[in-house]
Amino acid sequence: MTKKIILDCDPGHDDAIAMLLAFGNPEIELLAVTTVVGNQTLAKVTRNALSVARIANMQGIPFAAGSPRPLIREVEVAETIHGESGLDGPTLPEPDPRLTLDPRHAVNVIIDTIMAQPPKTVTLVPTAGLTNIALAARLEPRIVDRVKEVVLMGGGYHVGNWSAVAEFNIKIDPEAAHIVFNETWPLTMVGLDLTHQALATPEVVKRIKAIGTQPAHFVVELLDFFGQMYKQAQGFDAPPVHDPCAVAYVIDPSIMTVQKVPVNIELTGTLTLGMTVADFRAPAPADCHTQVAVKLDHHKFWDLIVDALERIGEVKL
Ligand code: PIR
Ligand code: CA
Repeated sequence: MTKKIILDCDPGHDDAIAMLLAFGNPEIELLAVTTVVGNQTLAKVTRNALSVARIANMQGIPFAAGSPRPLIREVEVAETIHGESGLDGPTLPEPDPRLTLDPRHAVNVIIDTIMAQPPKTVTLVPTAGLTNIALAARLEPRIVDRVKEVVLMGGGYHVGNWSAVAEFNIKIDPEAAHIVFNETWPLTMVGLDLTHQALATPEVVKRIKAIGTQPAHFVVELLDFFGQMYKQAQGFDAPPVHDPCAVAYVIDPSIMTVQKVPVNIELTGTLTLGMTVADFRAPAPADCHTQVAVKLDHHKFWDLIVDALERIGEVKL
């Protein structure tokens, strides 16, 4: 049985790789790609999503643009990491002319897609701020019981990247995150604790280069730029490739160890706004619906990325 997912993203270097993994992996059925303000403005990340679609020839998948701003806070983009375009580094092709944006708002695409599929078959995979997902849960509360689960990239129980304790996707729209983490759907938080293990080391980049296709070359260029920014801005020797980790967990949960713990979002802390507060005291309450990703099988993870790129094969522009 293939796994049906909706990818809600803000491409974004690692979002772009998450798109390619979801599209190239045979176990995943990508039902829709939706975008939300985050790494860059909504217009920029939406354009980037369509450019990535062209690079991999992602025909037949609906793309829809969502919220241009967080619920309450001002727009805050990650230009220092993803650059002015949101996807700086590679030369981006013009968006696929055969692929047009769905006229519906992303929130409606998310709702319609979930309601059109059998109960408990669709997994939501948010890899950006949670604005669209929170709005969808409020607009059509029945999706909460109807989805299979939510597997998101965001947060971190032991470290932050947008403050000492808060991660970007949660920090830019903490109220939306609060809504999403407090709905009763099963939720897996693939946070920085996990994604900082998904490093694109020189050996990894070499493997991807060896594939020799244009989509693989595009990923190498993404990783080169992302690596430079991560070195400058955060002192990393190799960049952590966050968003594909959430997709990888859907493909093969054995790729990580997880722990069931209650998680909530700090909304009033002066130093801790947007922190994902995880309660590791045992035993976890019986009604706990959240779990956090703890440890990644690095080798299996990069095997999945390489495999997806090999399956996508050569795509000439
Ligand atoms: C934001 C991101 C990545 C790095 C920094 N420093 C800031 C984006 C990625 O696209 C990912 O979804 C998440 N937000 C990681 O914080
Ligand atoms: Ca992202």
